[in-house]
Amino acid sequence: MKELFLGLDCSTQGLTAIIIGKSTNEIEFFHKLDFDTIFPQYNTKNGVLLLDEKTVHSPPLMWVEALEAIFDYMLNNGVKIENIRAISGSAQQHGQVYLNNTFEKKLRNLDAMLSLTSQLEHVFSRETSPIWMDSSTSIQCEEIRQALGGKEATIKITGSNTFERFSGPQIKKFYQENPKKYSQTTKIHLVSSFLASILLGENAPIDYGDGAGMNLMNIQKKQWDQRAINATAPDLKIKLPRLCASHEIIGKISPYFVKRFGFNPDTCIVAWSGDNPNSLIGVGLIEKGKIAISLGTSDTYFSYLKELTLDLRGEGHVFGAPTGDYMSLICYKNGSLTREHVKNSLGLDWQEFSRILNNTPPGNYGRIMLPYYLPEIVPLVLNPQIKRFGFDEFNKEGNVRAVIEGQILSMKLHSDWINEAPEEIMVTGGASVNDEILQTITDIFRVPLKKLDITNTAALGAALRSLYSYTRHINEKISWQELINAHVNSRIVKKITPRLQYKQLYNDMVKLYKKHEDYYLKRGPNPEPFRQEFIRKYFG
Ligand code: XUL
Repeated sequence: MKELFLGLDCSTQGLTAIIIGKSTNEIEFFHKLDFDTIFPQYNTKNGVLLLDEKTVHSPPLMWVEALEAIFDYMLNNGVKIENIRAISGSAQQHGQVYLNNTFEKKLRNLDAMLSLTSQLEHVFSRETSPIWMDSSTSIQCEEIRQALGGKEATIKITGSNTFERFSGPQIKKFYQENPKKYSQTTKIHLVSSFLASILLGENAPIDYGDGAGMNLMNIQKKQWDQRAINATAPDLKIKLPRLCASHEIIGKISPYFVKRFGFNPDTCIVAWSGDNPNSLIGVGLIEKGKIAISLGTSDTYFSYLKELTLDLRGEGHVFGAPTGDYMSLICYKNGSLTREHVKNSLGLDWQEFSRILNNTPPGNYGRIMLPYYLPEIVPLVLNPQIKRFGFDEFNKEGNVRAVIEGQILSMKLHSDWINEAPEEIMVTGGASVNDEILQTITDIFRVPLKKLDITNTAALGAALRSLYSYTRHINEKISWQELINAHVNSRIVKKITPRLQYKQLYNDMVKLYKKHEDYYLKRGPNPEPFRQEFIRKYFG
């Protein structure tokens, strides 16, 4: 009998399942459900409900329906569900699920003859959940920041400045706008702990990885911070689940899943975490020296931290890492949706997009794009607009290279606080299949880059975490290094090295990009003379 380990990833646009075995590095099962396609009844676009330009929610019931749909799929496709020993999960970070006092009672009394969706339909005190793409809480961010003693104090307490998408400011806004519904809320979960609760049949804890993305957890002590809680909303402490280490086995699977899908009653549930902490494991970042870039709905740049290192400038974050240490992260909202927008508005498909990228020169004849199609997190842009310098929106060559270079130059520019000079970049996420994009990343960062044979490293990370915790649970020896060697390093399929002839060009271009950002966002001097000089130097 082969023991199996399941990792689930509830991302913005879909739910993915990956099953691995113990001793081989084979993926035993992979399946992804796309929310828009499978559940049109929720009316989402790319998994979200755009309530207005700044207010972005998702229906939490859709995530419940996805969970049962993926188990149904496994059941109907020959997965030996009874051999699954442990399950862990990953979810988009920051989004909150608001639950009323029927939630836990319902979870404890689920009827295996009925669907999860029909039984959990009425457990929400707020029907839609604000997610990480929401940027509607600037006022609350300011209020909490002031209450905590300003930006630096906030960063020192919670690991991050207050951010619009973080759970604390979102909870404060809900409390201010809907005090009655807030008082009817008995539990506030993150997406990760909400889905873990369903599998567990009771309220699950929030792990240190995802808890750090709330502006509510003390980053040093890894406990809820009373000052942050007081600054957010009344009676909040009792509405929050407890915090736990990411490797904790939080219990056995709920009898509902045993009866309905045939799980073994001893299946362990390991704490869920955010997609970025899970990806940290999924790309094998358990020591200094490597960084990762994930090209997904959000683009993220992250790295493992042995010691707590804060970004006092306030653009980046520190989260708990699943190994028990820390990780640094910068998040961009203008990721795949912006690349797709540029591609679609030029009437291209991905093949043509790649061909154009390949055929245009690094430096793009000095064309610069500030790619703010959506409100941006880093740097903060609340009223989005794509800004082009030296070309217009109809220029195919110009736009394709400019959007990619703009996104990566911005990462290079805003990641300098992570003072662990990278020796290697791991890339992941949907767009990492595109080798032309990867070449641009390695050229701009001037560091060799590696990619794996799969792009969903958050689900892989969750599967690895379930294997790790289970193995320790049965008192067998296991180290992260062994696991990563066997299941991650063995999956490296591509290495790309930087082209040294573009070193000086990209050095200059990062500075040029900064001048354009400063001009547009900080009323800095007109960058046009510098752009002309760049063009003369490299394309004259
Ligand atoms: C990280 C962030 C996003 C979400 C979406 O801070 O907001 O990466 O986790 O996946």
